[in-house]
This record gives sequence, structure tokens and C-alpha cells, in this order.
Amino acid sequence: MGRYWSMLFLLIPILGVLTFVCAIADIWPMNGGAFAFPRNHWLPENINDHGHVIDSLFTFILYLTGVIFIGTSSALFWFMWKYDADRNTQPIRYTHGSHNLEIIWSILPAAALLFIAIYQMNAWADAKLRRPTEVVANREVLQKPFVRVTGRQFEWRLRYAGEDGEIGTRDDVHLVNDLHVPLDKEVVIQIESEDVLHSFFLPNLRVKQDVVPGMTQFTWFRANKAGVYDIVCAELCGWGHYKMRGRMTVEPEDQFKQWLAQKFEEQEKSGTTPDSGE
Ligand SMILES: [Cu+2]
Repeated sequence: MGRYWSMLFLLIPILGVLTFVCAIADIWPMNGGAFAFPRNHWLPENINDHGHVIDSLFTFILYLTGVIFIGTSSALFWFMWKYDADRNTQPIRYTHGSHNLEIIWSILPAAALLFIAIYQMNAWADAKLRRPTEVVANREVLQKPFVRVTGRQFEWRLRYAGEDGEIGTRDDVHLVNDLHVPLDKEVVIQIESEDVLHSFFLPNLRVKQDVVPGMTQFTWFRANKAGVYDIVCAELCGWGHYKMRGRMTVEPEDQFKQWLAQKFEEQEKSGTTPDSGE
């Protein structure tokens, strides 16, 4: 009887590996075809110049954990198969563990984690530490954000810098959930929270930044394909978390400027400025 159970355990690595192979090779049912369900289950289209760095890190870790997963679940199957109680004629021998094995399976994972920590350092620095710079009056300074995103239950409030390039002045444009980004241009976004923890996630740009109340943070990217994409909250932030979505429109810079000027005009005409906390 025990051998049937061991077969069940063998199914886990087989089905698991099949799922990922179908996703990576883009074949049914993990592809984006007409009858596929769920659709486009793998990574969304990457439109960030730096996105491939994140994707290859993701793939590398997936392969690494995949190999370990196959190894450990095969071993589990093998032991259940070989030492099935019904078929075991040998007398049972008790053991209190192996010192050597303990050392090996402590050192191997530690080494793997250390390797990943060092291997991803540059990608982390590019995404989180090396904010783009610009030259102002012959001095190299950190690039200013063109929009401030404020997460609150349950929407993204946006405050665009307007023509003067400064956030917090009279020509700012206030909008909700409607982020527009100039195409092929390195941009900086300022991120804040008004209430609880959120996470500002742009799946197509491979950008994800926790939004922490009381902290002002920055993220930057260069979008290289025009279109309309998702903004999602990736941190459970309350009952309405699921609907905390926005829209990101990537468009050529002149079009972006035109759009912003038009939004400013509309705002002036209506005479109302959404309450954005200041
Ligand atoms: Cu949220």
C-alpha cells in the first residue's frame, strides 16, 4: 500500500516541472493563445530597458530552486518506495542523525544564499541606489521627480510637477490612478503613503517599491514601448486592496506634455483641486 503513496509523491515534482516547462516554452495551457486558460500566465511583456536584468535573476533563481525541488522530491519518493513498511524484512535500526550530513545541508544553502546576495548586488544598486542625475548650472545633481505618487486606501493619487518641474507649486496637476509617462526617457517618481503600507507595482516595467507611511522614496525607469499598462498595489492594504489599480499610459514626450497642459487647463476651469493632503 505504501508504494501507492510514494507514487503520489512522485506526481508532485512531475506536475510542478511540467507547469513551469509549459510556461517557459509558452505552450498550452500556460500560453497566451485563444483557448488558453489562464491566459498569459507567465511574465507580462517587459517594456523597461533594465527589465531583462530582473527577468534573468528571476529565471536563474527559478532554475536553481527547480533543480533542488526535483532532487528533494525525488529523494522523498525514493525513500518511500524503498523503505515501504509492508515490504521491509530487515530489522529496524534507530539512528540519532548524522553530524556530517547536518554540516553539509547547513553549508550548501548558506553558500547558495550568499552567492545570490552577491550576484544580484549590481541589479539592486541600479534599481534602488543609483538614482539618475542631471546637470543643473554645471553641477551634477540628482534628477527631480516629475510626479509624486501617494498611495492611500484605495487609490493612487498623483501630483504632476507641471511646467516648472517642481512638485508643490501652483501649476501642479492633480489626478487619480492616471499615470502618464514620456516614452524613451529616464524618469524619476516620488512615492509616499498617506495611511498604511502599500506597494507600487508596475509589472511591465519590473518596478516594485514598498510604500511606507512617513517615508519619501524614489523609483526610476525608462519605458521603451508606448501603450497602456497596469499599476497595481502589491501589498495587502485593507478590504479594498484588490481594486487599488491604476493605469499607466506611455506616450511620446510631446504628446505627454500636451496631455499634461490640457489636464492643467481642465483643472483651472473647474476651479477645484483634489484634496491631496496639502
Ligand atoms: Cu494598497
